[in-house]
This record gives sequence, structure tokens and C-alpha cells, in this order.
Amino acid sequence: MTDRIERAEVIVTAPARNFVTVKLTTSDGIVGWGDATLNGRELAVASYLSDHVIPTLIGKDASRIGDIWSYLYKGAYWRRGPVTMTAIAAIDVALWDIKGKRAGLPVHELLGGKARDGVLVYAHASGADVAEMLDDVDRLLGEGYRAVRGQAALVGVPDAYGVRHGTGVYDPADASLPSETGWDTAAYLEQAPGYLRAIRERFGFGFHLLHDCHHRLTPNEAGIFGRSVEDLKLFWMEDPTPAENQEKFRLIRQRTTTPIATGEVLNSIWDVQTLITEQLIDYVRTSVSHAGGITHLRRIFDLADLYGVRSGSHGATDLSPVSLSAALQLDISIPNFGIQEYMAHDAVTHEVFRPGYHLDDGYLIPSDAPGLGIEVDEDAARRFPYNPKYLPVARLADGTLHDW
Ligand code: CS2
Ligand code: MG
Repeated sequence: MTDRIERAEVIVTAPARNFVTVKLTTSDGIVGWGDATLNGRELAVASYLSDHVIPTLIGKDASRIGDIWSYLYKGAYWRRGPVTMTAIAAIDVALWDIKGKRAGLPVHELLGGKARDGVLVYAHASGADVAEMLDDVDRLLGEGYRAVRGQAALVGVPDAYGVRHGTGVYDPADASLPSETGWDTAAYLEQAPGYLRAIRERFGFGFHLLHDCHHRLTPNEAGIFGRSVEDLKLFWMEDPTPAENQEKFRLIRQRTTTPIATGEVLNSIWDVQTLITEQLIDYVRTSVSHAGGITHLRRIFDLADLYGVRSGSHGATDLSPVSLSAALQLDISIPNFGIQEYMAHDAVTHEVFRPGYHLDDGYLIPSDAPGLGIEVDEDAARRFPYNPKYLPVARLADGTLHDW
């Protein structure tokens, strides 16, 4: 058998931010890449892989992707959860990369071929005030984006979510210990509809407008927010309320027709089952790197398709270019694709990760190279040692810890 997994390595590198990457090598020298980055909890996944997954993989038949998935999921006894599902995802994606390279085909050909010519993406506009956010929207529309997410700082709320510091890429994991930020739902409900309205007033309706509530609202508050922006025709309001209890979304659905997206922190088909089967959401945001890889995410999207729910995968900068390469292979091939989040990685990240996708007129075009179409420069990776960074916490004015 030539297709044995001979070596498996975990590479931790921090070009601009931390990434955990899996490299699998088969006995005949084919290399597959997978992303195992879990923002702020990177080393937990690195250890799960190195200490518990990799020793069980050596010598296994790399062509048996589904069997290896079940071996890692059912075989561990302990199920679901972000650490486990990110680790499984990285192995799964690396195995798809190997299968494509062995076949001489891009992964999307193995998934049935292209169902569209390009992958619609949305970019992030943010600002320390409304004027700055409007300038950012202007810049992104000028760059050809067809969909833009709008977030602006809230007056009177210190460091509220969603705003870039300085001119770099927006990255909330910004400190070696979690920084403390503020939150005030009343200020948000009063100001956010106004700044979204300012975007439509200045730029009109000829592009998709998105907004992230980032788990900050109760179902009733989310209903109030969604209703107050219905005339702005948002593409979606994202994460209006935390989704551990999926039934909470019933109330939001009753109150507003604004489309709903959720799932970036969810990891399995069971985490989104009620949301999908009761049609409580319009877009499922589970990602290839945090929800069990191509094998499992495809099952989620298939279930979603039965219920008229579309894909809208998470794609912030903490999902590495390896993840984005894999996401695009799936996005281009599924019937119920909706949109893909895209926060372009900076030049330093691309010194390590060299993806083959490119942006064309608001669409990402996946690589046609065999496998995922990404190269990783291990020498460059070694130049950027791990640099602990945490996501912030949010507190109300009285000190109560709020959802982030
Ligand atoms: C956000 C992310 O992209 C998004 O929609 O929710 O910025 C999120 O905060 C980070 O990816 C967390 O790791
Ligand atoms: Mg989000």
C-alpha cells in the first residue's frame, strides 16, 4: 500500500497572528495540509493532535477519509466540542488535499465539480465612528466587493466589538491576557440601526449589507433590532443571540423577517440540527476548520439544503489560508452556497501560506491545482514563533461579564 500516513507534524507559527497547521506525509511522499487554529486556545488543539491523534494515525490508509473521520470521532468516546472538532478537521482537510494530489484533481472536482463560477464573499468595513466606517465601505465597494459587513464603534461604550485598531487587519485577539472591553445593549440598539441606515443612505441598495451582533442580544432584543432594520434589507444579522440553546431562535424568527445567520462557534451537525430543521436561521456559519473538516461540513450543508438554509461560512483572519482554500473548494461545489466571509490575510501571513485562490470582481476563485492548491513555507513558519494572544472579554458598566 503506497497510501499509508507515514508522518504527521504540527506546525505552530505566528506570522502576524497564531496559526496551527497539520502536515501529513504519505509513504510515497504526498503532502497534505490542514488548519488546526482555534483562536486563543491554539496550544490545546496542538496538544490534542500531537499527544492523542497523531500516534493513532501513523500507518493508516490515507485514502480512507470517512473511516479515519469516524475513527477519530467515535473512537475517542468524547464527542463534539471545538478542540476535538478542530483537530479532526485539520486531519480531514489534509487527507482531502492528499486525495486530490494523488488524483491530479482540485478537491472541488472530487466533490462533484463546480456548481458556480466564483464564490461570493463579504468584506469587513469598520470605523471608530460612523464617518470612518462609511469611508471604509466606500473603499471596499471601490475594490469591487459585492457584499460588505458594517460595524462602527458605539459612542459611550469603551472598545465595543468589531472595530479595527489602526490601519491593520481587524483582529480581536490583541493581548497576551484577555483585555477588558465594555458593552451596553441600550446604546447598541439605539445607535447600530442608525449607522447601518447611514450606509444605505450614502451607497444605496446595489450591494449586500451584513451586520454582526456577536452574541450580544437576548432573543427579544434581537427581535427588536431585526425589526428596526427591516427596511434596510440586510443580507443577514449574524449571531443575534448565543446558540447553545437552539430553541431561543424561535422567538427571533417570530419577531422579524431580517435574515439570520449563526454557527461560527458551533462544531457539529447536532449543534445546528434544531436551527436547520425548524428553519430558524437562513445561513449556517459553521466552518471547515471548526466543524470537522470537509467531510463533516458537507453533511451540515446537505442537511441545510433540505430545509432551504444556505451556507455562510466563518472566514475571519484566525482561519488560516489553508482553511480558506478548503472552504472555497466546498463553497464552489455545493448546491446551497450562500456567501463566504473573507478577511484578506496580510503580506506577512502570505510569507508562510501561499494560497492559489484569487479575488476577481467580488468573487474568490479557488485554485485549480491538484488538492487544495496551497503551499506552506516551513522555513518561513520557523521565523515566527508562537505569541500568546487572547480574545477580549466584555463587561457591562456594573462589571457583569457579558457574552462576547
Ligand atoms: C467574527 C470574528 O468574523 C466574525 O464574524 O465573529 O471576528 C470572531 O470574533 C473571531 O473569528 C473569533 O475568533
Ligand atoms: Mg461573527
